[in-house]
Amino acid sequence: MTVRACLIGLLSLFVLAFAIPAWGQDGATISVQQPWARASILASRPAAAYVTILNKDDRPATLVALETSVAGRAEVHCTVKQGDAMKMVPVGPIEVPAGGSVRMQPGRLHVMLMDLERPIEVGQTFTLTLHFANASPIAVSVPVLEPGARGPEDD
Ligand SMILES: [Cu+2]
Repeated sequence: MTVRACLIGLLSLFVLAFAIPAWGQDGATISVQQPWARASILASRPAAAYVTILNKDDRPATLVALETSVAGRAEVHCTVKQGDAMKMVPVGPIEVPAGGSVRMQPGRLHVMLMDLERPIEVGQTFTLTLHFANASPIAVSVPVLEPGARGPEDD
């Protein structure tokens, strides 16, 4: 599976039932939902975080950078199959289509948190800021779940 296929598989259109363009409100039509992260086992190992980005605008939204105080570096990775092995490759910028969404999930698209100062522990929350081209940054509070968690509904 190529990186492109990985990304295309994650794009889905949703029904614009209540999509009223908020002209002049920069970034108001982009929302970040269901943030969560997996605890890291050691500070020397990266941790993974997941979000769903909804774009109700009639223009694509492009995620260009990520920022958090708990990691020296945060970037979007895609997990791809290479032969029999699973490999993670950095991807980005991530384009969220007009009227569409991008959903991150374990084994596919994720935010990799690298250069941790200390392990990310179950029960803690941290702030993740998403930077978009042509829209205001969005900061979300990310709860940390068990290392093997599949998502916020998993508890
Ligand atoms: Cu990764």
